[in-house]
Amino acid sequence: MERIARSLLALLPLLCVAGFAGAGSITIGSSKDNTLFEPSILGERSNGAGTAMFAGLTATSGLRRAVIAFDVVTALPRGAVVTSATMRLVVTRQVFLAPAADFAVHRLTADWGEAGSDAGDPGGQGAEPMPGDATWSHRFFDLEFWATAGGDFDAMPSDAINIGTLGAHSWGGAAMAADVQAWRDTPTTNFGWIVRGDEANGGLAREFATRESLTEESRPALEIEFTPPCAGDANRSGTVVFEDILVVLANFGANYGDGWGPGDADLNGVVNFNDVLAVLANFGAACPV
Ligand SMILES: [Ca+2]
Ligand SMILES: [Ca+2]
Repeated sequence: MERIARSLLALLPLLCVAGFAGAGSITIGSSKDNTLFEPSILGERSNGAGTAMFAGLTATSGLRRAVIAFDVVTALPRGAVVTSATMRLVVTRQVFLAPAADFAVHRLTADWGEAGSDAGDPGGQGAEPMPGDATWSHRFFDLEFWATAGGDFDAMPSDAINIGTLGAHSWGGAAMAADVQAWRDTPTTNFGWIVRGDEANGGLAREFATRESLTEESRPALEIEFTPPCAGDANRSGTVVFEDILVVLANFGANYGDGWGPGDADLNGVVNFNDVLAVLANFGAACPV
């Protein structure tokens, strides 16, 4: 195999796979956001099209959890290596002199909807759900349910921060970057995050601006820093070496759809003989990861 590889190296000048140069950074708005309202005498509630979302335990109206997702597939090139992800939300309302409270974000493990329900301003009680809205019980009202009422998500938070003031607050760190990486590489798993406040002490809930906020600079934002994809690096190790050919062969026939996976050296979503050629065309290249 190595001898074949070396002889194919002679073809190098004929092969050229386009790559990206330099590190990248992009900031995107949320693609959907909504609130799960713990059911009350009003029944199931939602606020898909409202200008606010809520998280935490209210003084008298039960629990709220905000859900939010970002279209990272459109924002990032296939094969990009995510080095940092920071989500910024703006707190627009809290109880007067409310103590600071922790707000955690967890990776959601099931899809959910944002439809036309709109509770107006302030909207803290939610509105009647419209077909397709997420509620406390439904992923999509009124036919599809969460496995666990209140949302299906990883028990381990990806990040948690303490919030005491109105204005912008940001979550980040390695686990959030890993979430975004996984969503870019396997787009079918991108259901976003759920925001949970202090769920034991009432009156610490916060209101956050949604993507429907009339104040554009208050809308949710996700800043992603990434290393652009590097053609030939079939195992994303940082260098294009003989081992990359073995990785192509080990994953021969794989189809990653819109995503990326090991062996896809030419970054087109499938692993076939062209990926061997891509390794050879970029043999010896250093790819920052
Ligand atoms: Ca929304
Ligand atoms: Ca390929």
